[in-house]
Amino acid sequence: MALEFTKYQGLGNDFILLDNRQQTEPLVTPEQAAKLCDRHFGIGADGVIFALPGTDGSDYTMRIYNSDGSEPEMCGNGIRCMARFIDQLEGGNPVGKTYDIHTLAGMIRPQLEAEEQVRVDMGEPILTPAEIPTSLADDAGKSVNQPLDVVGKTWTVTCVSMGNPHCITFVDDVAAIPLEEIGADFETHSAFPQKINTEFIEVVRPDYIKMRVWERGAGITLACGTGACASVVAGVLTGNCDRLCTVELPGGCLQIEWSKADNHVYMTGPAEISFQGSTAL
Ligand code: ZDP
Repeated sequence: MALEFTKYQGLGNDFILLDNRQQTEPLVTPEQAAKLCDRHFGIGADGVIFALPGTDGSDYTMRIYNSDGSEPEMCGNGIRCMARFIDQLEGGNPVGKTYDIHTLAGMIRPQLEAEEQVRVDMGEPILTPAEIPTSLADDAGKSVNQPLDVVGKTWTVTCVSMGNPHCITFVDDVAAIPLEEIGADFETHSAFPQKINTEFIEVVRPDYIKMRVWERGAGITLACGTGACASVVAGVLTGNCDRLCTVELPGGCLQIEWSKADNHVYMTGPAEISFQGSTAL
């Protein structure tokens, strides 16, 4: 079977987008998705995203498989790519157009902006340890500035879910973190029953932070949208960041705002098409 696909990337976090509007089940299996994501034996991507029909009154449903075939609840860079992809499928919409997209993390609302930017209402962060989920909690039931032993070292971490789970560590020099050596040990630590996405943050200024990420199911990537949102929330909770903050990732910058007014996190960043093609399944 020939499979038509479109490649998009947001800050170098790259995805295979599939027009899945004709059926409610994903067009490919997790195993096929992992093969498509392989950079030597397939198309190459950090994940496969399915643009499915809407659910519960939403315009569309988004599902995503990571490059190892696992299924996360949400994907921040991916939903910006999905908004641009839908715009392309619908034949082009004006700046300001919003979509209600159902995800496993609830309703997420991207809005088309000028110059290939997309602003996304990412909803409210989840801070309850049992719901993140993590066993790391203090007596007050908060998962803020908690000690975590990984690879023979005690780190001070803060955990936040944006629908998917994140563990954030503030460090002096993010470039000095040996991410390829320690990332998997965070990901599979017993404190995280659903595994974890891991972000290391260097605070340049309260309104500008640098981030490196090890993603659950994908390893080191150039950017992680949900991770940038979770990191600013963690930064506010620990007194490291302003509510309006630029996050510099290896692939570029995202603007994040944790709104005091409605408790929602808003993420603004680019999403661009790279190429289209078809492949045999
Ligand atoms: O939670 C997970 O398993 C992540 N690997 C999902 C992908 C997150 C993503 N990088 C993002 O931008 O939020 C796509």
